[in-house]
Parts: sequence; structure tokens; C-alpha cells
Amino acid sequence: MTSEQTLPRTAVVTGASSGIGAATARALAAQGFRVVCAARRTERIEALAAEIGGVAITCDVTDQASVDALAAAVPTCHVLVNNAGGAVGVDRVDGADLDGWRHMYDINVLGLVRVTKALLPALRASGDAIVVNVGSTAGRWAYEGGAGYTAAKHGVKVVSETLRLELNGEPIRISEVAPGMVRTDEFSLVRFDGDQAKADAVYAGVDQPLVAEDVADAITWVATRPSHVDIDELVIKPRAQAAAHKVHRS
Ligand code: 8X3
Repeated sequence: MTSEQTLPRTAVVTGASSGIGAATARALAAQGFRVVCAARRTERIEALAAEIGGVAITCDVTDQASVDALAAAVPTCHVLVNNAGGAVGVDRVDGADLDGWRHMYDINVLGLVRVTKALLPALRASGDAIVVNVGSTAGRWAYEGGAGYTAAKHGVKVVSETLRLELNGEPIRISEVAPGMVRTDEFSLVRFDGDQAKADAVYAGVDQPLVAEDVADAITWVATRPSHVDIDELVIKPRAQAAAHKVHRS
């Protein structure tokens, strides 16, 4: 066994300060990865990194200098989880707040591209890497008031497919994990600009929406398949959700 083989494999998780990102950082650490927790909120990721024996790097995926600094600190990366993202608003197309739509494209799509592009040398340096992009069922289905977000998450799906084509022949897998209804502390609260009642209404009467740990489990499963096994995409929803509009509520 070479010394390289005894070193822990490195995983980078963006948006690691809460929700699916934080749960994924914990799950990957439990699998023996040295996890680089990247997010804007330094205190949160420092606490998480201390908990899991990882590393905290403050990073805003919408800022090139910030992402360049992340890449400079990570010479080798075996697993990249592009999780940073989110939704703002539920405006219809005829009332679209273009600033909100631009932000959603910026964080969900361009952020993912910026981080992936910056870390490609580190992914290549690992000799065996996987990128897991956190998409959404919003990247499969349209729903009223959702177009700003669904357009961005369709973008995540298509960028993932394109990367898989472009990197074919290299030892880098590209996967997309696409969750449906996941109850986290922040996703809906951010979407509804801090309105807790509106955020709670999203999950009202739903028997067990997914939680962040469910998605983290799926991401970790995808990331820990044998190197020759590529999981292109994995759609994960609560049992109560059959489609965007088809959610069983008691
Ligand atoms: C979240 C799924 O249905 O709120 O990514 O757009 S949905």
C-alpha cells in the first residue's frame, strides 16, 4: 500500500452550513472522507468542521475570487458535492422579479459551473473522482410560480449531462441527485423571505416529507459506488409525493 492510499479521500461540499449540505458533510465524514465544508457562514461551517474533523473554508459560489481561494486550498478532490443553491419567490412568469430569477440562475447554475471548473484540476489530480450535483424534481417538472427555480434546476440537469459527455474517458463521474419535497430549516423560509407560516404551509399535512439526512444518505450512496459504476441521476421523493402537484395531505 502506498502512502497515497493511506491518506483519507477528500470531499468538498458547498452550501455546507445547513440542511442537505451539512447533513452530507456529516455523512461523508462518517464514511471516512476528509470533508471540506464550504459556505458563506463561517461560524456555522467552523462548528461543523470541528464536529466532523473536517476543514472549513468560507466560500460564496457566486464570487469568483472566493471560489478561486477554495480551489487554491484543495489540491486534490475525490468527491465534489455541488449543493449550494436555493429558491427565491414563487412569482409567475407574468410577474417575474428578474433580480430573483437572475440570483437563482447565478447560485444554482453558474455557481455550480464556477466551482466545478475551478476544482477540475483537483478532481483530475485525484485519479478517481465524482461530482454529485444536487438538482431537484424542479429540474423535471414545471409548476405554477416555479419557473425561476425550475428553469435553474433544469439547468443543473443539463449541465450535469453535458459534463458527463465532455469528461467521458476521464476517471471523473458526474451524477445528479434530484430531491423532491425535503423539509429543511431554511429552503422554504428563504423562498418565502422569512415568512414561517408560508414556509410551514408547503409541508402541511404531508406524512413525513424527506429530511436532509435522507438526501445526504442518497448522495453518499451515489458517491461511494465502485469507481466503474456511474449513477447518472437519482430522483428521491417522500412516499407522499407522486409528482409536483400530486402530494397526499391528510
Ligand atoms: C425543491 C423541490 O418542489 O420545492 O427542490 O421545487 S420544489
